[in-house]
Amino acid sequence: ASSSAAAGDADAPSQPNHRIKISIVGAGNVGMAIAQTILTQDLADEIALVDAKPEKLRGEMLDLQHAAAFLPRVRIVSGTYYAVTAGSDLAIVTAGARQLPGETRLDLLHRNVALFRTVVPPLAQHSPDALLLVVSNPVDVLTYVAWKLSGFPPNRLSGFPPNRVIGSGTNLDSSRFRSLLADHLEVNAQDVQAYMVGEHGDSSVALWSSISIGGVPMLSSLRESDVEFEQAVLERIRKAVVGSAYEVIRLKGYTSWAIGYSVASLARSLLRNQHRIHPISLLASGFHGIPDDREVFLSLPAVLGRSGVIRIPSVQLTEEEGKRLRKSAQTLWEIQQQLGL
Ligand code: 6V0
Repeated sequence: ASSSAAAGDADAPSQPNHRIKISIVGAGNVGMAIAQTILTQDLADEIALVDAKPEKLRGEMLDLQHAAAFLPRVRIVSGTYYAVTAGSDLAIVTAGARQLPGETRLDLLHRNVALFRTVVPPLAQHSPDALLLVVSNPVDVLTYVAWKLSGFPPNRLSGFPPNRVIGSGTNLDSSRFRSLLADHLEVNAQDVQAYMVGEHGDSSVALWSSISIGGVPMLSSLRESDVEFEQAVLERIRKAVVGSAYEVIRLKGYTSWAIGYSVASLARSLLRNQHRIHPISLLASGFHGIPDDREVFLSLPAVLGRSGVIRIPSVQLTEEEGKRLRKSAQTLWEIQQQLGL
């Protein structure tokens, strides 16, 4: 059952003169790249920044405010407390602990869950109608964590409706995938429809079977052309997508610009009610054979608008692709059982 609609088809009413407010928690490399992309693309009337380090936060806020003469008129506020985020339309979480030498990924995850316990409930409380967009890694598990913690006060049973909680997921991986395919086929990336789905990172799944170039399914058109077509070439492209973040981190220490543009594109589709399709991390239970009672967030292509995930269109997966997706779902679910949520 891969074509049923997600909850919340109705678009949120847009009030005349409504001022769009976006909050960003975590004024680090990624949070500030998102803030500056959102600013230059004129997507918000107000941006609120939150970070645990007050001096760095104030420095970043002032630096952005000093650019006012060159930018659309946007109110920029900041604070270490969540009252500054009140009334947000979109709340983006990029706060994250860094991996310590010798620390396992699971230990890091436990630290990030502890961090999210201090971030998500007050964020949700001050903006109960917001869309929540998680960027911090591991993004799929942390999107689940954010959803679970979005009930407030902390002991309230239900959190935000799942259509309002998403992770940036494979939106970025997919754009890299499209551009590498475009290079290989010598066409413009805008004419390449291609998705990476599943877990963000090493185990993401490339949907070879549904790639199309200018509306023509890729695999069949490649067989008829003289472009090099071998499994090894396709695998090399997938590996290049997965390895691209590692390469940037090795060279400059972190990634920021591409994730900034990727998140800004999500913000635009959501807040401007664009109904564009993006592969993002969403509650994937019931799709592609993932059991209904396994609450896991994974990336699937979804129609995004003012109310969040509006619809999850049906995509055809091969047997192998479906198997890999279910394996990721199982792994994520097992990890989540150890989080005590
Ligand atoms: P960074 O530069 O260390 O920034 C993190 C920021 O979070 C710092 O300014 C901290 O002070 C702040 N912070 C820490 N704890 C808190 C807290 N309790 N409340 C408020 N702020 C806090 O990291 P960077 O910006 O490089 O990365 C942020 C996160 O994004 C990490 O988890 C990355 O792994 C993740 N990324 C996710 C990507 C994706 O595709 N999903 C891509 C790139 C990075």
